[in-house]
Amino acid sequence: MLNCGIVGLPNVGKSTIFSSLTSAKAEAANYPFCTIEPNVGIVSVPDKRLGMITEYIVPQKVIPAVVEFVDIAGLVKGASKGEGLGNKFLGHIRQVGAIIHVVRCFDDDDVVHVEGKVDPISDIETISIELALADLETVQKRQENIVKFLKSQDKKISDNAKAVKPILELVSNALENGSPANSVDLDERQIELIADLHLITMKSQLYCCNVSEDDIGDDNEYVKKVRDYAQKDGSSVVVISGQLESEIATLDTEEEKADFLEAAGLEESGLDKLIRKGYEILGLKTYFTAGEKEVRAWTFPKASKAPQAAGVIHSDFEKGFIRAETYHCTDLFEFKSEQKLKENGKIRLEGKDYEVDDGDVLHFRFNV
Ligand SMILES: Nc1nc2c(ncn2[C@@H]2O[C@H](COP(=O)(O)OP(=O)(O)O)[C@@H](O)[C@H]2O)c(=O)[nH]1
Ligand SMILES: [Mg+2]
Repeated sequence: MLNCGIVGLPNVGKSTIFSSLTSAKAEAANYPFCTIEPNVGIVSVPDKRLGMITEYIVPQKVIPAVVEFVDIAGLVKGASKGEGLGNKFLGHIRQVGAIIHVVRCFDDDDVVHVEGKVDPISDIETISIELALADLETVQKRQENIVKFLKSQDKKISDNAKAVKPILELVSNALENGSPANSVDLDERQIELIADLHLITMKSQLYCCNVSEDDIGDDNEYVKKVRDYAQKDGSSVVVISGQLESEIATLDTEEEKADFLEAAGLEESGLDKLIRKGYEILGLKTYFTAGEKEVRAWTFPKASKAPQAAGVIHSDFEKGFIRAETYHCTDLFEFKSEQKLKENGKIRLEGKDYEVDDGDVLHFRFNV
């Protein structure tokens, strides 16, 4: 399963946010949730469309899409040189699909800041430099190995090495300057050629500003700085209050949570925003299956063709794919029943080349 790794300096609120994320969802009976390891949690993706579909197709069960979060502790200055438990944690970050970078944007004299003062940009740069240095080491190791591969008798190996060599040079130049690997202008084929390096700075990233309860409505000075910074490096920003979210997480029912949010003047919890953004930067999209038994959201990688998307449900669906009966959920919201959709010619028959759209409702036809 694709996942988001939560990184940041110590004491910025990573674990607070992580445990609110996971406990909040454990309460809701319909949401599948499980904990594999203490620092790994599977969280359901909030999606209003799922509830709207069930107004017109009433199922016995509703199953949302899920996404996994990993609380990665222990990044400090010098992590790439093995400070703290640096190398071990960098290993964990290599395994995740995308990175949520928690940045401390709250003042609190009771919570020690590792650098002595709250300075989100300096914090971001500390972490970014460690990640770039870790990647640089990975790239340099490959550059050393490639000297051998270039001389290989096996033409496949030597050809591959020849193609990879200039890409490594471009990437290592960027990393040496402290720039992330994804700042290098590479085409898809080039990215594919170095994908096995699992470079951390190649992954999508979003900044999660952890602010105090009082600052949740209007950006404080720290958040403004992070937004400026993120604009330059093309990352998204989510503002959240770890403290507030952990209070919400202790409430038992969805109603209590809704009341709490309303009283705080919020439309949705910061966590819901964070989950949706995390899902988005992983490059994931959602389609639905809808019937009397269940209405369910399925996660697929963007730009998937119909058989590949069907394979998310079962590999037989992909192998034996014949076609998909398809409509978009917004058509259902307009016409209010599948019968009406049919009468109005809104149900399409799509074949193997159909690129599935976010929000499609699909019925697959297949044989095995
Ligand atoms: N004032 C304030 N304290 C917070 C907030 N979020 C977390 N903390 C506190 O900061 C300390 C470190 O939080 P923790 O989640 O363990 O940080 P981590 O080291 O990044 O995992 C704890 O004492 C939290 O209660 C917040 O939004 N505001
Ligand atoms: Mg922690």
